[in-house]
Amino acid sequence: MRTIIKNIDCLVTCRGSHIKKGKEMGDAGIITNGYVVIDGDSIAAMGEGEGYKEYLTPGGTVIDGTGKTVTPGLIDSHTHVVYGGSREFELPLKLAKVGYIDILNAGGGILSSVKATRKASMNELVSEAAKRLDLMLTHGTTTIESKSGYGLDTVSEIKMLKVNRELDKSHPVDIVSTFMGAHAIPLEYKNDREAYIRLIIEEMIPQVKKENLADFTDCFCEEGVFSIDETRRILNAAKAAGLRIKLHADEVVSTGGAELAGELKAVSAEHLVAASLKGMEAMAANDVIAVLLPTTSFYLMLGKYADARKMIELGVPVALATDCNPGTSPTESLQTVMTYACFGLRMMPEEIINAVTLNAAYAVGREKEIGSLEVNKKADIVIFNAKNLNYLIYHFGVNEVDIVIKDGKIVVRSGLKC
Ligand code: IZC
Ligand code: ZN
Repeated sequence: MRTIIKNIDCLVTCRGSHIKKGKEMGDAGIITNGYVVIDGDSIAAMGEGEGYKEYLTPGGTVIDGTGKTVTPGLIDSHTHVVYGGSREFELPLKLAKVGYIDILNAGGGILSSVKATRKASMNELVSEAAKRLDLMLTHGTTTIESKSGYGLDTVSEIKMLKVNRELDKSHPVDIVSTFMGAHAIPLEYKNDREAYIRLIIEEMIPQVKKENLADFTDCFCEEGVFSIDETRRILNAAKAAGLRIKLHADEVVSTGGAELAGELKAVSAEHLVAASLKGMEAMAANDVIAVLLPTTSFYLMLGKYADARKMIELGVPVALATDCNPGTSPTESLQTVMTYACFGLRMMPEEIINAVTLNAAYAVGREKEIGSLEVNKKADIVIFNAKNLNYLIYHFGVNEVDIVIKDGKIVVRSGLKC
């Protein structure tokens, strides 16, 4: 089966043979009046002008890209999309200025999602998360990372990771699975955190690895959650077991999480709103990807965003993600994140699109197959109702997706799942 998209006003390829950093972040490889030829599930050819004509075949599908912006399928490299319940009841607390970590330490926040997630069956979690994946897909996202971390006991953590595996099989969106047993100390270990850390290291990590349920391990390194030393122990154990590592670092307070990410040569450090200059330098020196989550800064009313401009200047590769979760960023829309990246992080449109495609592909370890429009890469493609990339970011608060192509097949048409 051949599909051709022709006469594309703005073809954003995000092509590149390595992760984008520094000035390269500002080049998204845009072709005006471009075309893309899809054969089966991958990209067979692409270019500019009338070159598509030699690929026309009887019975093939031809899509007119006039007035459209075409990009690689968006990649959401940081989500907590699998969870039970929801947390809208926290809104009055937030408005009364009760801090995020204070809500957590009072048994709310993450711990309230843990209660609901432990109670839910695997089927319930699959069907609730599938609805969110439908929203992601209709908003242009074709691959996500999904973290566990609302189980916080071995059985419930494994249940969450099996939900990831089931969704990866049954839903068009591809799922990269991350084990995050170190998301909080569960209530039953409140007075013995050491025992919980040992449970993660001695029981959970080996079981996750044995059942091959995750590619990455993550740890919430934050004042009042896991300390630098605890994070180091947990992530070193994960590394020794053969899992790649990520960390939630310096989301609210700088505890040296970015520095630790450099020291451990983590694949990525995420949030980084309070990261120190030394930490950013350590990340740059060790090629740690900064996964920035501007809708979370907005939603926590931090009055502060990560210093994306400084990171780009220092040569830290930047990715952007939704952080989709029930407490601090209840959104499935990377388009919304792109708006906040522009107005909150002051990133440029080409930097932003690279950060939700190629750099995000590196952050989830899938850069060989996805993240850019290049011959032989997977045909995961979004066609937006926007005449250029600037328009896509300038016009906000609505879904601009027209068509989504996943593995070469049209899965969203006129913004609706087929
Ligand atoms: O449920 O609050 N930051 N973890 C770390 C979260 C946000 C998710 C949550
Ligand atoms: Zn998170």
